[in-house]
Amino acid sequence: MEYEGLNEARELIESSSNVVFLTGAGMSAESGVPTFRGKDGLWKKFKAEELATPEAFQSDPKTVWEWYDSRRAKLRTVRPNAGHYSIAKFGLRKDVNIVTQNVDGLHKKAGSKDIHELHGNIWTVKCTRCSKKSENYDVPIKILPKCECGGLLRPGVVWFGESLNQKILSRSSEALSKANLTVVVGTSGLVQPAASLAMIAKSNGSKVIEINLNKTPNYGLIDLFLIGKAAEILPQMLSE
Ligand code: BV8
Ligand code: ZN
Repeated sequence: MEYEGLNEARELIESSSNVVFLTGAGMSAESGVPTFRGKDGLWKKFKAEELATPEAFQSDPKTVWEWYDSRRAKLRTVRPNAGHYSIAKFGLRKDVNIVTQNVDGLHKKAGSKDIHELHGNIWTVKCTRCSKKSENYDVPIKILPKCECGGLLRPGVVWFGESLNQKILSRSSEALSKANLTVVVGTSGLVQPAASLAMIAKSNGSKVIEINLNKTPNYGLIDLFLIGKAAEILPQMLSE
């Protein structure tokens, strides 16, 4: 299928040396991972505020862990899609950084390097007592999992009202300051501060391409909008 703007996008890609991909839940949609706000959105059944917050975990850790456990179980069965693999392959021939809001780990599974997980990773856990971070792939996870120190473990993700990891944010900003092309893929652009990164790239002189099924708040600042599915457009846009 020919996408309008694809040739222009390919020219921008080929003439760029440093490319940053800003990815959201739409990047993993074709892997079968439910997005947050889509029709089958994760947050249709649950309200984010009720679950993805430290207060929710404080008051009802069991329910929050049951939600993450069900998401981990689903994620265990999914694979990266052609979009993830095309970015990984592209990273072999250009200087690529991935700044993702996704916690599913699929970019890494597809073989990409230089990934900055703004909102953490669903396969990491953090101790609420000694703050020790570790990877945990148990599915199902023993609800109310405990650290060796006896402290309650929490999902290693960033919740609403929690600040992002400063090191990850500064590495992402550094990559964006060097980028001459930024590709925003599959994000509704509603969650801050991630949603402002495209504007930062633009103000640093980067060209900005957006791939989405529909227009987003970024529409005013982007140079090129490609409407369609990430897993279909990216392979055509990034192939040599
Ligand atoms: C912070 C991890 C402050 C957990 C997540 C009022 C105004 C402005 C901001 C705020 C406000 N009130 C509160 C805030 C701040 C808040 C915020 O932004 N709220 C929003 C809702 C208004 N932000 C925070 O709290 C952040 N922290 O600000 O700290 C602070 C400062 C100092 C000291 C203390 C505190 C932390 C936010 C992180 C929240 N954690 N996730 C988990 O996953 O369980 S957010 C979660 O939602 C994701 O990580 C992601 O960021 C976001 C989902 O967004 P998307 O990825 O865009 O997904 P979505 O479903 O929305 O959209 C999918 C898109 O894909 C759509 O556009 C669709 O069209 C497209 N699509 C679908 N299929 C495809 C496709 N595109 C292409 N191909 C397809 N096939
Ligand atoms: Zn501990």
